[in-house]
Amino acid sequence: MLIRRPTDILPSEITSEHAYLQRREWLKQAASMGLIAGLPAFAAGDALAQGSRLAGVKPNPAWQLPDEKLNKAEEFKSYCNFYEFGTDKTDPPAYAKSLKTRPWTVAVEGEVLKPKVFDIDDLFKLAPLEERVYRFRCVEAWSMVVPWVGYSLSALINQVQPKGNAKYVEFVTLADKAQMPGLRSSVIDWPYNEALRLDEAMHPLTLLTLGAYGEMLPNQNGAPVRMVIPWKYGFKGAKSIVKIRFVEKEPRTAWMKAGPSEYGFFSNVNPTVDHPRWSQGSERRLGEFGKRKTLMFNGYGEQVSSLYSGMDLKKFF
Ligand SMILES: Nc1nc2c(c(=O)[nH]1)N[C@H]1C(S)=C(S)[C@@H](COP(=O)(O)O)O[C@H]1N2
Ligand SMILES: [Mo]
Repeated sequence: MLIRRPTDILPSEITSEHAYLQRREWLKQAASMGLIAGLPAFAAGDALAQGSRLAGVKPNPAWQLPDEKLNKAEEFKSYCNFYEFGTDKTDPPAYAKSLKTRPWTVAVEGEVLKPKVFDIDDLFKLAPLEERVYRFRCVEAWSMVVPWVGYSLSALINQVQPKGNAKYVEFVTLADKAQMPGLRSSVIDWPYNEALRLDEAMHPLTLLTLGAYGEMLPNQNGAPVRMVIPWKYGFKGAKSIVKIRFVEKEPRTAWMKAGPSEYGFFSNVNPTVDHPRWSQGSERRLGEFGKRKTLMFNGYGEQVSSLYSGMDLKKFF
């Protein structure tokens, strides 16, 4: 096939804006020479637009952080946690290149009226793609500011229609030994899983994430689809998701199993609840030297604190 569909293009093939423009030129020429005749006009258009950048991404004005400086894409791509590829920050950038992100499906199942296996290409079209700049806080006390691309998970949840007894939503990452060298270690009880209460999953801030910095997600950052929940520690955002399961009981998550006294189910960013081995009162922004104070709910208290009214957040950490 001469022209691949937009999402057939691997993030590893994504190069620079310059290469993207060259490709655009080439496609224009090919089109004028009749090389891609027979394709519907929009197909060629889509391919043009998505050579390296995601097409049709609109900044969501509600979720921008004009007072914060974006981290560099290079910082985002080179300092990663993705234990399936190793436990060092530089392991995922080095080893995730081998991850095959097409074809890819996400099975949405459990306590829903309309279970469905979504093809990744359909997930790109399920709702308009938005760019949202969120603060991102890792439990290890570093942070960054990232322009993510995706849409509220609620758009997907509304399609599958949870039943009355669906109280939690669980996210499961791919666990493929052939592609993921980190699976040889038993730091995590694979597959990596995470979960949210249904109301947290339905909150508009909860982002089904397909890209960042205007491009499809780099493999090391969880391609082709991951979660981002900006008021929680970064580990709640499972990467490279293959299953989303609606369940009645609170799931035991990978990190709760790995360190029950260190990682609770909620994992809300909370400067008043220290990790047993370090303070959560401050954080280092990647690219900065000093420390900044960590904000309650990572600065999203106004939006999310009502989800936890009446709860003792020291107990439910
Ligand atoms: N499957 C999977 N998802 C994961 C992790 C992981 O090891 N495996 N690490 C988590 C942690 S601890 C963080 S801080 C973020 C890091 O995301 P980033 O590398 O894109 O910044 O991914 C989270 N999601
Ligand atoms: Mo993390």
